[in-house]
Amino acid sequence: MQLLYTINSPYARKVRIVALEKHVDVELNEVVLSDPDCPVSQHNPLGKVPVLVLDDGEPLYDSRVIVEYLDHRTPLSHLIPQDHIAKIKVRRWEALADGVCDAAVAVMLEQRKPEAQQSQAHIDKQMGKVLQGLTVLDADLLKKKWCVNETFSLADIALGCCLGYLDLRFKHLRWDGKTWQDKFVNLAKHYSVLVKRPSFKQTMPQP
Ligand SMILES: N[C@@H](CCC(=O)N[C@@H](CS)C(=O)NCC(=O)O)C(=O)O
Repeated sequence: MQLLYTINSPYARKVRIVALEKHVDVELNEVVLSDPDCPVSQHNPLGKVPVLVLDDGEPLYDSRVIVEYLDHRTPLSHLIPQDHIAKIKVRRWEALADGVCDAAVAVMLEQRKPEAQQSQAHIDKQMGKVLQGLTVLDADLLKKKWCVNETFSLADIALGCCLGYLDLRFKHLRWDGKTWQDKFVNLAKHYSVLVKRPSFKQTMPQP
């Protein structure tokens, strides 16, 4: 199976980390979305990465579907718990972390437009979602070692990919003069643990 991805997509990084943590072999195909020959739209009508193309040609998207597929490829150390309640908790963490990424991506796309076409109201609205999302993630994490049930899971992976994306694209972001690391100390501490894992090191976004 082959993963179509871009190096700095936080959603594709989540998939790559799950594949590494689960020791599932995936052929990596890095694409350039703006390239006219980019193969993504042949496999995903939404034209988005990541897409996992299975050996029989069937494409899987989006990242949430792909991580579930990969997690079930081997019975070893499930990243999505089997227990229903624990699974729902993990998936809510993922939904919020991905949602913060969605808002951050929207800001980045707006800021790439020529200045006269940018909407400050749209940027402020999306940045509000980033701030609210991080506030809730930080409060939910508190001093816990892992996001859910004292076990490393997809929740930690999704959170780490979200924080890695903020670090990549919004290094200069400040709230009342504070970086996200200063403002959200629980998240910063957790992130410093996550980035030591080989799966995170191998998939570090490229500035
Ligand atoms: N919900 C999707 C989001 C995927 C997504 O937005 N990917 C971005 C890259 S970070 C993309 O491919 N954007 C191209 C486009 O929207 O045309 C997922 O989790 O896979």
